[in-house]
Amino acid sequence: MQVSKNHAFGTRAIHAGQRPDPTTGAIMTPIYQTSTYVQQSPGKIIGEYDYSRAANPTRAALEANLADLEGGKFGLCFSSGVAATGVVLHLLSTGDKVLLGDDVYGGTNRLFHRVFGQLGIETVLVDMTDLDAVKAAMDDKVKLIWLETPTNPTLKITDIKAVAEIAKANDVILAVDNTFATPYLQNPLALGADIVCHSTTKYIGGHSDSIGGALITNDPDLHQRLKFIQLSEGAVPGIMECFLLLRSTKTLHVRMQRHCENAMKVAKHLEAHPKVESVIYPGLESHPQHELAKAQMPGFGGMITIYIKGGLEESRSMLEKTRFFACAESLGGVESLIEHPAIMTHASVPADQRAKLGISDNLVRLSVGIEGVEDLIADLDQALG
Ligand code: P1T
Repeated sequence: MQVSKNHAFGTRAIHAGQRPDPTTGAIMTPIYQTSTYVQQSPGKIIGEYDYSRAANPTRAALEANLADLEGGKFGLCFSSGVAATGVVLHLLSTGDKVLLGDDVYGGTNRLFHRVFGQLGIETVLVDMTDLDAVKAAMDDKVKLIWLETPTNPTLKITDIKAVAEIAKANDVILAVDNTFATPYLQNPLALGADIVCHSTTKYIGGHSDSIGGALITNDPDLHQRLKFIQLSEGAVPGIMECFLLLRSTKTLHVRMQRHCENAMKVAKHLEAHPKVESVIYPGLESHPQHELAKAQMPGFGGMITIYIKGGLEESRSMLEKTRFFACAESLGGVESLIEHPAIMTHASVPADQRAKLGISDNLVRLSVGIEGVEDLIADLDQALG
């Protein structure tokens, strides 16, 4: 079934980029588990494909599906979220500068500073919620702005449209990592971003069973440049991963609705909990950018960050005691996870920067899954003691 922009998100999630297999009628896109394709004579290919690093039909269906969900024309998939991020950084040259949101996934921070820094690409950290700071950081060398919203782990919300205007005025590429919001809650391209990045490992995959990344754009030139790097570097996903992701996107809207509902209930409960100092959740009125979050997103996602009363000992005790909330890195799966960013996901962020961002010993991050919310709340209550 052909879908268009006018169809609902859920319809596009299930059908975009996909059609029944023309030879068998199989409703699911087949797993084209092949590395290469037979040619009729040298250079005369039978269909559209010659080698699976360049392109593969299962991957092509996924790339089209994700592009559609983000309201983009072009999608590219990668072996991980950081592989996708690295491909964007390869658009730059030695001497170029990047403005990076100050609160991003620790692995993103490490890639920008420690891998691309060695190649002479300078990264300047900027609080993207402070538009004056973004403007002030701009100079002729800046070629890329990279931000997350909500951020990982302190869930700051950035006005994508406002940053996109600054980027356009300065002829700078704006890339938005939309992993936390997902295309169900936010479409950065529609707000003026040039590139959207995803760790498909998280909500898009949704079942904690695959690692992957994606880039989506509307700009044909940018797409060709990214595709050339994808082909040349080769960090493409396996075909089975692509199949799993195609299976997952079909339920993204349903899962996200439940993640949002559960997270709101958990956040409200924790806000009133005597053992909790404060709760960061964009859906709470107490969140500093709650109004912006309401304007930019129809729901607030499944991630909650809390400061518990006490320090490392109390955090450790909580993380050892939860049962449904598994102590693990990652997020966005159907099962709830709990983690300690200072020790786990953001350990590679220098300690002084962590302190500046408030990633302290009593900060705990929750990825609220889609289990029965009453069980999740009871689990947190017993763990907080
Ligand atoms: O793990 P990978 O698929 O390579 O994705 C990297 C990545 C990119 N962007 C964001 C916003 C992310 O959160 C991540 C990975 N994050 C975790 C593993 C985590 O627990 O925060």
